[in-house]
Amino acid sequence: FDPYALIARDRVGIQDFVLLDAHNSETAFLDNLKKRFTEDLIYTYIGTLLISVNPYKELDIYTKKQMDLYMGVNFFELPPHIYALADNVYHTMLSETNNNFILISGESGAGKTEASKKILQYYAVSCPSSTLMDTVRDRMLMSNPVLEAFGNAKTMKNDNSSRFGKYMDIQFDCQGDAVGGHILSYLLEKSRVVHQNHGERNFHIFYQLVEGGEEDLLRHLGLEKDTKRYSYLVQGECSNVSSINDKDDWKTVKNALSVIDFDANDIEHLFGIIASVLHLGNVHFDGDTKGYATLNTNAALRWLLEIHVQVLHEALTFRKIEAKSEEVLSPFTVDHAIYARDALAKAIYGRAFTWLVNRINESLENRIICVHDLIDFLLILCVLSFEQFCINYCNEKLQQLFIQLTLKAEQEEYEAEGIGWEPVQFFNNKIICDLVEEKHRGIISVLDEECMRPGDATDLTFLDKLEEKMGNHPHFVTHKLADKKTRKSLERGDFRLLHYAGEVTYCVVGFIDKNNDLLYKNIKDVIRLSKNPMIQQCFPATEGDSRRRPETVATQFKNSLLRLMEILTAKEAWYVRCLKSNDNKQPGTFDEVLVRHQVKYLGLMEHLRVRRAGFAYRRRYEVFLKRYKALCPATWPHWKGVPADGVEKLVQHLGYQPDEYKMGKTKIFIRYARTLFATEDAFEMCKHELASRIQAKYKGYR
Ligand code: AD9
Ligand code: MG
Repeated sequence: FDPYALIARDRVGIQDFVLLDAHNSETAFLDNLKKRFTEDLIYTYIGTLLISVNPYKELDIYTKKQMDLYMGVNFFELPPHIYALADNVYHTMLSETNNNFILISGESGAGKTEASKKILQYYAVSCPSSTLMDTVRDRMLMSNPVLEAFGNAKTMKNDNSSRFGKYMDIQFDCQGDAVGGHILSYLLEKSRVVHQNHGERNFHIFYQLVEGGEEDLLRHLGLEKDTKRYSYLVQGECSNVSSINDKDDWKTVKNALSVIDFDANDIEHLFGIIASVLHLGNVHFDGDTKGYATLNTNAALRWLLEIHVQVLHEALTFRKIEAKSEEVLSPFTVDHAIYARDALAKAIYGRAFTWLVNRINESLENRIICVHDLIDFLLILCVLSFEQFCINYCNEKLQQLFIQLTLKAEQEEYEAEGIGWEPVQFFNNKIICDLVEEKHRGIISVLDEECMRPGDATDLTFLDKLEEKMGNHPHFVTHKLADKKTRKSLERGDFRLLHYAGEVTYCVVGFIDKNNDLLYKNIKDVIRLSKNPMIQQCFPATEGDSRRRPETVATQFKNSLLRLMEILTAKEAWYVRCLKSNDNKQPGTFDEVLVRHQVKYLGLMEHLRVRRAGFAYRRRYEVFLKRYKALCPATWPHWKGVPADGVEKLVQHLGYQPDEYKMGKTKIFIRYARTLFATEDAFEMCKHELASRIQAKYKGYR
């Protein structure tokens, strides 16, 4: 069976862009995507990269039957599918015992989370299993609804938008059994806890608890069954969303929590924290005659975190300043008090989330003795949302990795096959990565310096420093220089980065504050008085003793990215690029302008170019010969010599020009798709001819 024949003969567009003849034309690229999308064919390849276009409707392609179909089948034999990719990665891992990772990217609502779930489900069904492994498998699957409840929210772009980044490791043993896993979360959008834009919601779990929580539980937590009562839940003015059923989801989450080993006590403590955040949001302040904050009622405090009301009251209205040997209490203004309250709510939620992830990881830890046999496999989910600057920096790094790995992989194959290779020139985004991350000189360093500077550092002084230090950088633009470098002008408080994917303007407001992510020390001290054991774990006492300044958010993020890149460079990369078909979550609508934009900024044309820069296709000699031997008298019906010689005879007979192919050690490399197509056409004709000849002969017998 020949996979490429199927690709070439597909009636509905072309399944693999590498075979598209007008491969430099964006229009042809989009036409092909659209044609397929209209036929509900949402998947298309560029070589082994999978493109997925969000259909915004349930397709009948994720059944057990479909999974069975793709199990162990050659990548190109069946129509493109996320299962084909998952299966191929799995078998590559087993046969070559190397480490692999799948990178899923795309903008908000493009289908990243859905894709990752489909991959996980595929492994859950297709990997061999034993009773012990079933537990790991169930937990791995169940970690999803829990993390989505706590980390996802309704946004304008996506009713179930992930507001955190996630890497997931699945560990397999030598038999291919999934034996464990590990989840790493990053950059949870904590600000959502205290503020939501119009048309958006807080994290799902709040609504699930209030709407779905059992009466006893709600009473115990001092909550009323009405989301409108909680000021942290009403700012977006859309507590009810038609596509979301909070009551049902509550049941799912409770069930999932029990599968990942949460007992009644854990659940009580966990939701004690969630309820505390809601109560905290209902703490309001009045101003006294001097403008200082006073609490208008203690009612909400009663339920908070199992801490004495009076202590908490003081912490929310006064700041403790340590001066020489004494402590001075300085009253908050109303604005300050609100700021402190919100900072506390964000800290509690953020740390509870991290705690939850750790707890899930404990439950996924494998209990197998032969730890050394493990093969890692990493799923990455990249969120294009939270702190755009950090996320875009992350995307730059991933693009770097992509460049390194794609070129490296190609080069290695050419080298192994003894084929000369001229590297393709394309934009290397290292210069932008450096602009952001370089020690002492990069944007993050400048930001950190400004954050550490005592006194009058503000977002605007930060911007001044940026202008001073990198004003001349070709990828950095401020309002002073905007007109020279790009035609668009800039507001005074903005700067612009020329990312590899396009220009992005950043407003500096909030940079200092978000990077510091500080919680007043006396509030931290008070939090530690909580009797809730989960809170005690989230705010360990040891942390407070350290005199060292904690790392800033950007630096922490940078360091974790650098660590991740190190790990990933040693692995084999697989890519899923998710595209959004339209902005209105409409089934069957293909917004060409929107898709074109994504094709551009996800670098798909660039990827295609890199893929095609070398050779469109490579085939092992035996395989090539077996399929096409009928096209040449010298090789038909059998070639008795070395396969490579047979192939050489065959292609010369077919009239291949020297620039069209190269002979490697084990494979023939064909540069252009059209060469392969022509050969395929000849083969088709030859087949027909043979068939009619046989038919005629058969008739004669009758
Ligand atoms: V965000 O960056 O987390 O905001 P994602 O994760 O890229 O975003 P998500 O996977 O949540 O998007 O998909 C958004 C919605 O599109 C889903 O809730 C589904 O309703 C819809 N979707 C996505 N992929 C598919 C699919 N393969 N089949 C059907 C899909 N519907
Ligand atoms: Mg998502």
